[in-house]
Amino acid sequence: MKTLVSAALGLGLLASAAQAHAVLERKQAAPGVSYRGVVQIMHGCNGKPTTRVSVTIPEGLIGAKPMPKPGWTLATTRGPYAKTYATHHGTASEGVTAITWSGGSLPDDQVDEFTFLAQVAGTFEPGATVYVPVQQDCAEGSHSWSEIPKAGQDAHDLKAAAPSFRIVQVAQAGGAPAAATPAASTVKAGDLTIETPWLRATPNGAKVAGGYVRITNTGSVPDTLTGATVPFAKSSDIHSMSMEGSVMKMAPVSGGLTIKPGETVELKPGGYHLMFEDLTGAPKAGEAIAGTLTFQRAGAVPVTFTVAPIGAGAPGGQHQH
Ligand SMILES: [Cu+2]
Repeated sequence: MKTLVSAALGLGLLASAAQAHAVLERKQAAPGVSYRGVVQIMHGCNGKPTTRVSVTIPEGLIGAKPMPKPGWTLATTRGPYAKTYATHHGTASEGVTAITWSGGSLPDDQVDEFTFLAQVAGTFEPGATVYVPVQQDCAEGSHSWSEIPKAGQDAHDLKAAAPSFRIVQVAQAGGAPAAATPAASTVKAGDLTIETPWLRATPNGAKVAGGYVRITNTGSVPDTLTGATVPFAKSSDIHSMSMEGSVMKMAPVSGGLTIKPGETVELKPGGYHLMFEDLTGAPKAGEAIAGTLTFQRAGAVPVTFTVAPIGAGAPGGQHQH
């Protein structure tokens, strides 16, 4: 009977959380990484369709960029940040502070996602919660998902809590901070050990960049690498390389790259690699780039890619072919 009661209480909590009409799909991010803010609109307002979604970018989410949506008009507001932040391209003291999608119509019985990308400030402490207030306007009525719990208050007790995500620590080999030893950055994510993520520097104007990493599955179930993100690429693919006669051919790996239990998969020049596409910037040798690897089971895992010189065959630049 006791179990039943606590189960019911648990359900009650879940139900109240699930009633929130606006939530963030990704619940955590590490300081300094790129965060993909996917605001999910789960319901309309009393059955009426949603016609406008406005997201307030909180202090500490730097360089926010919205994704356009067909059928919706995009608008952004820019403003000064409270602080000046270090970014991958220098410093930033102002940027997008609000994003609005309007003019569409999302029926009450359908869901949709409104997405932005931003860099999480390196100054956030692990354990902190970042709130992203959302204003939802409908054909009739509106919801303001903007309540932020005060110290000691539970977000579940709020009627209209702002969507949020948590700041988590990136595990580092030997306990050294990421910035101090980027070349040796090893990340553990559940049963996966992710070693030495690196990129090749590209000349300005390059359209694609290759990315490499070693992944070991120490668990008992397979996981699949499905993609990766870095701030300077709009999309990514996983490619294989093979010789066709005397010609090296690249082809996308459909369905991702599976790492079986006990197996180590190495993405390296001349073999499997991450292909970053639609570049909006050029990674420079010596930089450390915060990004993520996306796995079917482990989810989005924050990693730091070190950047090796153009044409390098290995992260340190040695062993060139
Ligand atoms: Cu490729």
